[in-house]
Amino acid sequence: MSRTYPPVSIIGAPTDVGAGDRGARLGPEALRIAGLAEALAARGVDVLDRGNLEGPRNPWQGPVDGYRHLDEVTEWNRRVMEAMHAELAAGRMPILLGGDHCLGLGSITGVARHCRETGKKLRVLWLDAHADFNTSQVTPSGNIHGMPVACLCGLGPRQLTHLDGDAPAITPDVVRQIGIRSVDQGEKKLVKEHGLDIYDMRYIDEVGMKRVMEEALEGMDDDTHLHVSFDVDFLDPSVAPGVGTTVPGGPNYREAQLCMEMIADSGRMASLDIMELNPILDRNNQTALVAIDLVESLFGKSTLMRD
Ligand code: 6HN
Ligand code: MN
Ligand code: MN
Ligand code: MN
Repeated sequence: MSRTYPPVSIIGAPTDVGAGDRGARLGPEALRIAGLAEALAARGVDVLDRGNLEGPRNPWQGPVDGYRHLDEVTEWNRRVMEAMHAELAAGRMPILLGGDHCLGLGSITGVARHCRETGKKLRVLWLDAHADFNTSQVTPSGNIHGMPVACLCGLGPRQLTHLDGDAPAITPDVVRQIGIRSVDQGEKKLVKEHGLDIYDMRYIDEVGMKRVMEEALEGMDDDTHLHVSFDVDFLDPSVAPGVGTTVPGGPNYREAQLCMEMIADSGRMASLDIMELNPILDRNNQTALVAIDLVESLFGKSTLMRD
């Protein structure tokens, strides 16, 4: 079945305030130069590049009370939240180009607001090597890109957990994490306590990506808004070296393609983040090219044989 897509808006968020390495601030440009908008347009998608958001510079300081750059992270996330929400309110599909993954907080908070306003059910697929469920008490680094899922679920400093008013954006039951293979000691306890649905690499090895995706996508219907938060370190470093926090043993090229193809087949994806790409650590922009290849699959490129 061939599918038409809503108009897409690309939003760049060029910052690495939440990361432990600098360079993710260049992610949006690397994805543009590798041809993201052109690749989507070639698939018949109506694409607008909104350019980059602006925000505070990266002060490159150490942690204070367990957080690095808390105020800068908060400000960037506020702007991302508003930008994501504005595109959805205008009937468009936002694609956020990170930037480090702390911005998943603002992105999903903006999406959650849209879902509240429209009565949609939210499902979040978090594709990542990491659970990003740290708090200031257990973080090994103070880097807030290791904390956005916890903040979304209400664990963290109030300025992040209540970015959009009176309550945290989501509850853990809307999240499905896929590709996980690096969870810190204290973080492990937290993800268990909060009942996060984690499809880790061990489980992917055992049952295969097909079954994992069937389970992760189960239970959605016409009223479900599917948000995909794609941390590029989800991929095995042999496929995607251009990220700050590579972890060996991730999905290979075909497993990642199948993951994206099955998301495309669900027909529910309504917003997307592409995060943590760090061109400083890349070779010849190859990681950006792989990311775009996978995004094309999210937009149905590989379903040709099933049309
Ligand atoms: N990311 N768990 C580590 C930390 O410092 O909290 C790494 C986090 C990486 C976060 O890749 O989005
Ligand atoms: Mn992440
Ligand atoms: Mn990660
Ligand atoms: Mn389950």
